[in-house]
Amino acid sequence: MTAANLTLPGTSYGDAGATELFNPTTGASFTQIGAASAAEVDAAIERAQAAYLAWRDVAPGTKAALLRAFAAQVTEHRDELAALEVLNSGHVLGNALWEADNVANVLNYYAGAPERHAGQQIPVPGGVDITFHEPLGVVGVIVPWNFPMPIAGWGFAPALAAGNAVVLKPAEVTPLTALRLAELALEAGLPEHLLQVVTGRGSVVGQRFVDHPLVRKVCFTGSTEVGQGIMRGCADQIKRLTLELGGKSANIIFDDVDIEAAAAAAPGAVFENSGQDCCARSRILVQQNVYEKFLAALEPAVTKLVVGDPAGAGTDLGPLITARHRDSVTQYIAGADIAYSGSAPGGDGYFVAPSVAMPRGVDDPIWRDEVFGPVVAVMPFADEAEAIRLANDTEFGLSGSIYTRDIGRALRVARGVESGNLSINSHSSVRYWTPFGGFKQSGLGRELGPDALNSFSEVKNVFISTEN
Ligand code: TAP
Repeated sequence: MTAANLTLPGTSYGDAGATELFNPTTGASFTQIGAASAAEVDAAIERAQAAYLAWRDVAPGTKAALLRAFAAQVTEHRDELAALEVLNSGHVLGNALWEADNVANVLNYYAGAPERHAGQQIPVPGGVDITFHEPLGVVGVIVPWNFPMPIAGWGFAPALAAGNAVVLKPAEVTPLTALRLAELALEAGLPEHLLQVVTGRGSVVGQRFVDHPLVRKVCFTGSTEVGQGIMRGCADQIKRLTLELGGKSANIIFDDVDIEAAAAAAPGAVFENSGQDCCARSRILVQQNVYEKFLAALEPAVTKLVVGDPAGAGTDLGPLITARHRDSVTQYIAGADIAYSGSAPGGDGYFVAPSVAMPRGVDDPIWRDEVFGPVVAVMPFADEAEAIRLANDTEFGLSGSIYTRDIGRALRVARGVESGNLSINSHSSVRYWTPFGGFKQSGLGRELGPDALNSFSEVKNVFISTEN
């Protein structure tokens, strides 16, 4: 399926104007999407509350069957969803297909929950004590532009499985797949208004999720700065909150590994999605005695990357999301000492060549800031203690990798690095059946895995007297 034969999903919102969407591959505007006003957001939240009251009482087996039907619809439309993401976000086609499949997988995983999210029976004198997992009500999910499909699914699938209704705000620039997913939910038979996508500005739509008392939880992924504001806003109502924020993760490479193999794997850990990934290992720490060897082996692995049309076979990296974001990334690169770069097409698309930077010290912005683009900074370290100290010298703590053949050292370093998701001798970070989230200013709470359901429900304790 190509952009030419795609039917674009629309929205009924528009009292606050419209947002023009640009194809990041060409820089050309291709459609407009309506922006909701605060009154339209409030009306959606009220419809969601009514849907929640009905959904709460739907039999667990029926809820499970509907979530599985939704997953099946997503799978059936994976090519269409992926084509929308290539058009709207510039994602490489293979990645976009994985992202659509991830939504289906997450839905199927949490479709197992309604019949299994059991409480406890706790021994007490004089009666019986039991606990229930009660849904929260309406959950507001706020999604960034970097992974529009997976991050939406990580919020709505467990929220719906736990018995809640969802209002979802996609990033203003990448609403298309979220809108299509909401249509597919309806086609699968999910009740009307149970999953609503509300398009528009963060300062209007997202802010109403924070302020409206019927929204009982906000699930936010995005920048640390906006996350801080949302946390402050939620405090007024002690509103439940999950935050997935930025990262500046380290890839730590010790001298006892196959250096060529570690260098060949490193670009995939940072340049995936053109570096627009909160888990990107954008700092590489290499043991001093293999530092030069690593840098030499990294160069061909970076320069061979193909940057170009995301729909094309053999493309490794697509464009960045907007002209503004491209300009921010290129400014960082211009201000850094660059060892070597790959190549990127010219023209009007938002392409940036992948680059390897030599930080001038630990205060160099290229070492410290989340650039969110295809650039990685490499620094040497002397020993295990210094590697841990440098890895932890950041306000973030989301992800990271440790390469060593020494199992004791691997575990010591993994325990020492302040980060929520670490891989040893690999770069994997996110599996939908394991917990995902950040330490320090990378976030609050955990998504995915078996425990996510608990963050979309409250525990209620009930004592039944047997004495009366
Ligand atoms: P944000 O501005 O944080 O946007 C994320 C989401 O929050 C979007 O849906 C946005 O809506 C919404 N939002 C903005 N202001 C809001 C407010 N006052 N109340 C409620 N919601 C609000 O991130 P961004 O502009 O997409 O990216 C900026 C930087 O954040 C990136 O360069 C990167 O460093 C970081 N980032 C991190 C992640 C992850 S996964 N951790 C993802 C994306 C970006 P609008 O789209 O309408 O603004």
